[in-house]
Amino acid sequence: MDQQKQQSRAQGRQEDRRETPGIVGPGSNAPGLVILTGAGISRESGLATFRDPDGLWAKVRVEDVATPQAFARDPARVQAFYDARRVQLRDPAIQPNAAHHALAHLAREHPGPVLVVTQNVDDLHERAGQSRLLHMHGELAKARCLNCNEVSPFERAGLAGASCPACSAKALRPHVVWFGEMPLHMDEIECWLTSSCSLFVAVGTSGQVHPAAGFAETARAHGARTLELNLEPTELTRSFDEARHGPATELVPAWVDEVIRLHVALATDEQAATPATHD
Ligand code: BJW
Repeated sequence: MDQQKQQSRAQGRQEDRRETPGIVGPGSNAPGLVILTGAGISRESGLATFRDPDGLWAKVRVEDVATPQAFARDPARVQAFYDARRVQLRDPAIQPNAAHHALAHLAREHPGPVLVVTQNVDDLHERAGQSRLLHMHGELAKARCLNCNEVSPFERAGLAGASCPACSAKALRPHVVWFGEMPLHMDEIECWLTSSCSLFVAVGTSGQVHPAAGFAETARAHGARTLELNLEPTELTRSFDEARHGPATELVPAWVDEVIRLHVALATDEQAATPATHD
């Protein structure tokens, strides 16, 4: 499709849209929601963010633990960093919070498709029952074999000493995406952002890491409305159509209720407007 056609299609979709972000009438064409989550959504579950004053990067240097070069230079240090976080994730105190649950509820109740793309390596969305979820920065509770590439579950400390279940090599690394590595599921994410997204919502992310930081702009260029839900304004706030600030456990359930209530009201209006048929 040439650029002009693409622009007028996006413009047409924008004109059809109502003022409330993401709310399109029932029966409309694929009113897809794409929700990008970041570390802020898991903070109230007890997991630290990265760039807040009490975040992980205030305690360790990125260059020492989250790059392929760091792993090549000092694998034991990198493995220890991820072993500790993996163990923390299995602490019974770490549970999905109201924001994770609300997004899972939204996915069940929304009449159109919903995709959650998370930058988080924790599994709190899954544990809340999220059905359609992509982990673009990998998963803490999995390991990847440097010998055969197999990805396998790994839920405890001691990854360095463990063997790959597929090839038996002692060559397992954390299944996470470090700086300089290609994030996962990019084709699928790109496809949603450019063709199935009427509303893009970013929850609890500082918008400082690419390519995720560019998703709102991509979705917007293809006709989506954009909404930021974050504790405080970010560098990207001004580029969203709307921004709401406060803790995720308050903002997300309130927004989800709003979306669901509006869909119910629209469905009721539509039913009332449809002439009754008699046999
Ligand atoms: C709350 C809250 C509450 C708190 N309620 N909110 C120069 C320019 C542009 C790009 C680059 C550049 N130089 C290098 C790059 C590329 C680089 C990059 O972006 N660097 C920047 C830092 C400049 N990116 C990469 O290398 C990526 N790969 C790549 O680009 O490949 C090429 C490519 C390009 C295009 C297409 C395809 C491929 C890989 C990035 C890998 C990131 N990895 C990490 C570690 C993962 C493993 C682990 O967990 O250890 O991922 S880094 C870390 O940052 C982690 C996160 O997922 C990611 C994002 O952080 P997030 O989630 O936003 O957390 P915070 O802490 O930053 O923000 C939390 C927010 O929550 C804050 O705003 C709070 O206010 C808020 N909050 N409490 C609501 N209760």
